[in-house]
Amino acid sequence: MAKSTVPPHRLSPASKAMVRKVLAFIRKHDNFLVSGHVRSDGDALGSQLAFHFLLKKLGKKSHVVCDHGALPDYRFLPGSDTVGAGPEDLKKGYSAVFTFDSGSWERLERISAALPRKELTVVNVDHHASNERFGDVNWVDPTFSACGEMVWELVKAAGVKPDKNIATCVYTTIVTDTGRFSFSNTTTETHLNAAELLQHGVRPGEIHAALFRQKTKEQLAFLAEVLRRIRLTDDGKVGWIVISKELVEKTGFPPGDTQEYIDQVKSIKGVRVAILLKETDEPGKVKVSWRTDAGIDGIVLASKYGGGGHPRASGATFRGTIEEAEKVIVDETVAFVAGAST
Ligand SMILES: [Mn+2]
Repeated sequence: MAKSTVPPHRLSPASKAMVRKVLAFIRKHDNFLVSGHVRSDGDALGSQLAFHFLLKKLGKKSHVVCDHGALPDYRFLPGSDTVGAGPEDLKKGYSAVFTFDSGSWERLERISAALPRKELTVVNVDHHASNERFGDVNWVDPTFSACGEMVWELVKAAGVKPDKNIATCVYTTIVTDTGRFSFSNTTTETHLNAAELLQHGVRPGEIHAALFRQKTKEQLAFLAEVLRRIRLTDDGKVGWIVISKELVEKTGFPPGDTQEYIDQVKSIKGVRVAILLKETDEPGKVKVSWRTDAGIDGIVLASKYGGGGHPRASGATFRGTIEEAEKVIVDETVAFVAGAST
């Protein structure tokens, strides 16, 4: 039989030390508030819930809270029915706050705005390269494809028996943050972790169906409208889509997760950077997202507006009208792509 060429799990010495440090921290506290970035996606919410189940196994109390609660797309996750939905739900009496998948304290939005940061001990667990290290304890490692894999490392090191709840939550973080094992952040470790999770009861078909096969006819009609509005530069290297309030009003359907739309733009042959511009309910505030080819650092594009993320998937908030945003952001991105060496 051929010798296996699959390398063992790689955890950097720095992350190994942080796993020990975070577990030691957990042992010293009893009651935790567990949060994630605004509109918690599969990675943020899956990380929060997996961590919540880990704390339970360790005999600790915890309360999971997120700016908008558990979004409908992720209510299939075990424990999602217990997620608090905002500042009004912040229970007193916890001795530490954990944040997952959030590059900055502000990205907890209404949660962080409602909390007295200076009076709290915050542990920041994240895989965004642009993380601002806002915690009292910071475990930031961009080599993880999903933040949930960091929780998985904690579970394995804590000496508890993983169960299907934890495995389902962690598997969901990986599936969503790797684009179903398709993005460039998908590594040998990603697949090894997925294989371990299957051994703990994960049923990939059930999770895929819950995540990706629940669309309504109205959602598809909205997608069709969005696809019709894709715009490209003359050379086809930059593509973008504008989701204006006018579009939302016209179609009568508020879009949920916008990841799918920007991925469609990026799927066009020759497009090196895809942009999504979304008008928010707050006047003069436009959400901008970028998806880029290797060699084009989206964090640079986003950081000009106080945003960040991953090199190939970043986001920021633009102050101005949707028309201004479209002009300024597209021009800047075109110039940036022209200056990129590869
Ligand atoms: Mn993530």
